[in-house]
Amino acid sequence: MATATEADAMRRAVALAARALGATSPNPVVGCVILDPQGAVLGEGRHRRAGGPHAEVEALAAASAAGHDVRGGTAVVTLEPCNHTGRTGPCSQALIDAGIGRVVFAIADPTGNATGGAAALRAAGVSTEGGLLAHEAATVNMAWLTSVRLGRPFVTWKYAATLDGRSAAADGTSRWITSAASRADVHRLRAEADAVVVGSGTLRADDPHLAVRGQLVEEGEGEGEGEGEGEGAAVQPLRVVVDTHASVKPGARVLDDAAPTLIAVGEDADTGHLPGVDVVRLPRAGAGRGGLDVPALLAELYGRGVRSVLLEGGPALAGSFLAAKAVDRVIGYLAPALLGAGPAALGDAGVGTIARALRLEVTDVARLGPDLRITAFPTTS
Ligand code: AOF
Ligand code: ZN
Repeated sequence: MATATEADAMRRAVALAARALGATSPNPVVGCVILDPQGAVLGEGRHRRAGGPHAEVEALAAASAAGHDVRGGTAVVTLEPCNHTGRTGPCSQALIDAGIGRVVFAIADPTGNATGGAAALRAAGVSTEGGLLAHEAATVNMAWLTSVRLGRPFVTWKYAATLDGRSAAADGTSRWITSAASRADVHRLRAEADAVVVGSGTLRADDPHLAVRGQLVEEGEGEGEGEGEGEGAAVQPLRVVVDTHASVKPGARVLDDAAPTLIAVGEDADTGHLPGVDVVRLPRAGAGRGGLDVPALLAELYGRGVRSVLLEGGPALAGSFLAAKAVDRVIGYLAPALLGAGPAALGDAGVGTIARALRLEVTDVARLGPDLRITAFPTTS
């Protein structure tokens, strides 16, 4: 049985992992805390970016840099230590070599190539226990775990609307439906995503910039530990515009150099006015729908290392994603305002009758300034 001290260390490890959200794809976020036999913290680490040291190795290095002897200590880690030589060596062996006596992890490694760490540790005589705070660790790694299971990026559809579900007024104006608190929260979602996706209608209506402003990932915990200065500043999500007819104008804000941008167009689109822009040609959606094929878009993004997508609109594109069963989480920001006319937050999602409504389970309701934020997960498959 894991001790209360180990549970506290696991909570800390999950918090460390969360700080790297948006920075590690295609790899998971992982946190690790090393304890001495009395439960004192000897070192902490997290995986900061793909290709960099794994959390366990960083925690061992931190302990050693602080002059601590970790022999006989316990490693508390959010993911089963890896057992493979990939971009770095196997963490199972690093822990054995360091003389760690016990390893407590939250969730088993679901990948075919890195799995087996727990068995290797046990075979070397290390006491090993899995499952501690598994729900918390799976939640922080929801995007990565989903992408491993489905072989496509995890997709969050985010929208802002009035209480009567409208995302713009009848004259098309839509700026500042929700409060500054909600907009700041959206920036956090963007920072945690690998790609932000919008349709060409949203681009025409709003000319959005889609880059992350203000606090970036890896900052903002205010611990005053002086580490990580400037870290995360380079982690901007890929901005993706779904633009079947290549209607984006060369001066659009989304094409500036604040973050990388990909324009997804139809196979026959004329892109002569977009020299130097990263353009991908995709097949059209089937089944009489307009726009591009959503699975093809997600496959393209997955191939570029994207494991989490924030779908920001507009209504037609969201409808296409939902019709393709390609939305894994819905986050709605609802402003206490009524419009009574104007476009709905969601367009045609292929639902013709109430029996086919896309049902969701609400997992969180929060108040952000005057607004409500509702987080929900699709339950119909
Ligand atoms: C990480 N960070 O802290 C741990 C991981 O590409 P590689 O060689 O770095 O290996 C990535 C795999 O290693 C990853 O998919 C996961 O299964 C395992 N553990 N990965 O990126 C870490 N502990
Ligand atoms: Zn590892």
